[in-house]
Amino acid sequence: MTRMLIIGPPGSGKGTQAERISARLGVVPISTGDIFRANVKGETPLGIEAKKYMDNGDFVPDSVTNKMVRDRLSESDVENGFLLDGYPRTVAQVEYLDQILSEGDEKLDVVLQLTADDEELVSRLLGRAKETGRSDDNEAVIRHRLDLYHEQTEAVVAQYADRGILTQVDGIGAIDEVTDRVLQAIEAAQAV
Ligand code: B4P
Repeated sequence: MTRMLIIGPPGSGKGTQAERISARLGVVPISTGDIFRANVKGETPLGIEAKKYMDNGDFVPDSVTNKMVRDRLSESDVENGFLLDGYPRTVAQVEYLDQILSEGDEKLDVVLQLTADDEELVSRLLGRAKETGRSDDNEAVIRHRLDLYHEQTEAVVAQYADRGILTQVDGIGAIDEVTDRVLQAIEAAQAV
């Protein structure tokens, strides 16, 4: 049973690595960004609401995001563990997640932070823009998402560091190399 988070700035490889880690460890990946994008595509009420924020690179309000995560974590497939990708991103979301987990007498085992410098991140995301045309991958919006990460999500990272469950992994290098580092870091964190 593993309950994990993967945190990192936009473009650090969270989604890329989350897919690989969950396949290897048999835990369910839950990406709030992917859930929002699926809802935007399906033009659901949640998607219509989320799109207003995502296109500008802003966070979707906690009131919307928290409820969505609560609903997802109440599904039966997460009983053997999960890997949350992109949540929590604010201190209020950390508190909300603590509450959900404590109701089930559960706790997080590992929080993985992927690190990379801002210029590398901008160049990766501009590369992705050419391939996928994601509406939030243009330079002004990318830089705004990075600013929000520094302003709000670094405080989330600091909280988990204080709790002693944070493991940092260098996100620079070939994707396979980063996967090897991540898997080693999880193994080391679980051996403690
Ligand atoms: P996300 O989907 O989480 O978007 P992201 O931060 O850009 O990360 P993503 O997972 O897509 O990119 P990755 O690093 O894997 O969120 C999108 C939006 O949804 C947010 O801006 C917000 O509006 C909303 N949202 C989501 N969660 C929320 C929350 N909790 N609260 C409020 N709002 C929320 O990789 C990016 C690129 O890098 C890829 O093209 C990949 O191929 C490349 N890459 C990966 N690893 C690489 C490597 N080692 N070398 C070179 N390239 C690499």
